[in-house]
Amino acid sequence: MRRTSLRAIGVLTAAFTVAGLATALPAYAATGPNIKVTAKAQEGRWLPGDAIPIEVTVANIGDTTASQVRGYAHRESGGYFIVDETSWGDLRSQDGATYAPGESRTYTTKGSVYTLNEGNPVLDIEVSGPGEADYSDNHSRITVGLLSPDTTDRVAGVLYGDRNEDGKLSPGEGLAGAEARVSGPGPSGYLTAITDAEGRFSFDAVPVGPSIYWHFEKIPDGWVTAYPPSLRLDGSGQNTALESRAIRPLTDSLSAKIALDKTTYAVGETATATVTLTNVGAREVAGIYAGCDPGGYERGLEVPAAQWGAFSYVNKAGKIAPGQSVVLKVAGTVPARAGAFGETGLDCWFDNDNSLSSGPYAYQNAKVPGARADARGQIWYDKNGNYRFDTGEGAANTTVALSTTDKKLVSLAKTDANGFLTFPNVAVGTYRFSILGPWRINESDATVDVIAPPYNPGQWTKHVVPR
Ligand SMILES: [Ca+2]
Ligand SMILES: [Ca+2]
Ligand SMILES: [Ca+2]
Repeated sequence: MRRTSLRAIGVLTAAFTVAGLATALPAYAATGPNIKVTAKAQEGRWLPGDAIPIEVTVANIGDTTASQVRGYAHRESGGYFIVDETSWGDLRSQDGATYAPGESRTYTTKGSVYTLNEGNPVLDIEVSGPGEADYSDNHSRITVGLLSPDTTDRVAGVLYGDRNEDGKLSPGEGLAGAEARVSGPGPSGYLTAITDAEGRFSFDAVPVGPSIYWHFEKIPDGWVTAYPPSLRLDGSGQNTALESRAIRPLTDSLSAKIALDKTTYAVGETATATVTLTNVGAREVAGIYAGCDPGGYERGLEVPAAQWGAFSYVNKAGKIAPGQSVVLKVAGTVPARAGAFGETGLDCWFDNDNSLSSGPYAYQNAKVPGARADARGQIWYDKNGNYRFDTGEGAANTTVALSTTDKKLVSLAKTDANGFLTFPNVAVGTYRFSILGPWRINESDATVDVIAPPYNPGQWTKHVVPR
């Protein structure tokens, strides 16, 4: 082999002398460890977050053992590239790697980028240890080829209403007129397409990304869908036959009603609620459970889960035959918080795990009278338009009327020099207020909740503008 190549070189460069050839081979003459590295980034349709493999082949072409051999990746240009430290194997171990003369191993290191917008990362892969005979072959420059940020992909599919409940698209089930949305560029942050008569929708050019959200809005006739898993769009056209299933809402077949045994309660009293669930559909509904106080206000009756029996959120086993009603009597205590707000009640969703949260909601409120509190607040005008209260912006010496929501006057108060006012000792509840001075308040902001301590959030503030 050696002889053949020497002869070939001799033929190509006739001017070479024998002495010249001898000095052209210093690497073979040197002794010691000599690591040589070659690296290559795997080609692919890489997107931000992808674990992009880089194959790094390390060989000791020297004549003694190479030890404490370590690997590094230096970025020369392009996007920031984060190498997964653990994927370097023994090249990142505490003592480094050891290579016997002639030994060669290949590593698959992995890394990723945050964005496509900063160009292809160009990396210098360096593998070396101490005492190298020749450093010239310890580097390998590679380019990680990412998708161009301008790449787009086609997204298409069908939205269907699973009328026959077989879990798949059946003839005639396409839902027309729904709005498909795919996250994308522009001020709204999404692209839209309307489903055609067969329920089909398509987007010709959605910018690529590792996790593109899509869902439907404005679905006709109350059909409900889940939010589907996000799409990986890499320009390869993998998402042109999407199928999105819609179901009838549980409210089609289940109705709910709550009644309380009284209209007024005291804190600590036990109230009894009568909950009537009726299956108005043609099939059994099963797996039903009550999820109460979905708003998390904690003013409603405290009903222990056991009171709901099969219909508790623990059991999720409520069953109602078609045409039948189930009447549940549940007892709960009126919490202290209800007293501070002046109201309690019971409000619940009735749902099962297959309904995509489309079950009925029912509520009944009751009063918890008795508590009174000072209603203190401030009225101000943002004179300098900086969206903040500044000294001198209080609406001073202004008379304000507090009335019940059915417009019966409860109290009058006058603001001080800084716009502060107090309606003393008002029964807790929701009130309206009106300003008798030269100020006007937005109608939607003209209510105030009077809440007793310790649940009182402090004083309220109301922003006004000149009449
Ligand atoms: Ca070397
Ligand atoms: Ca079907
Ligand atoms: Ca201001």
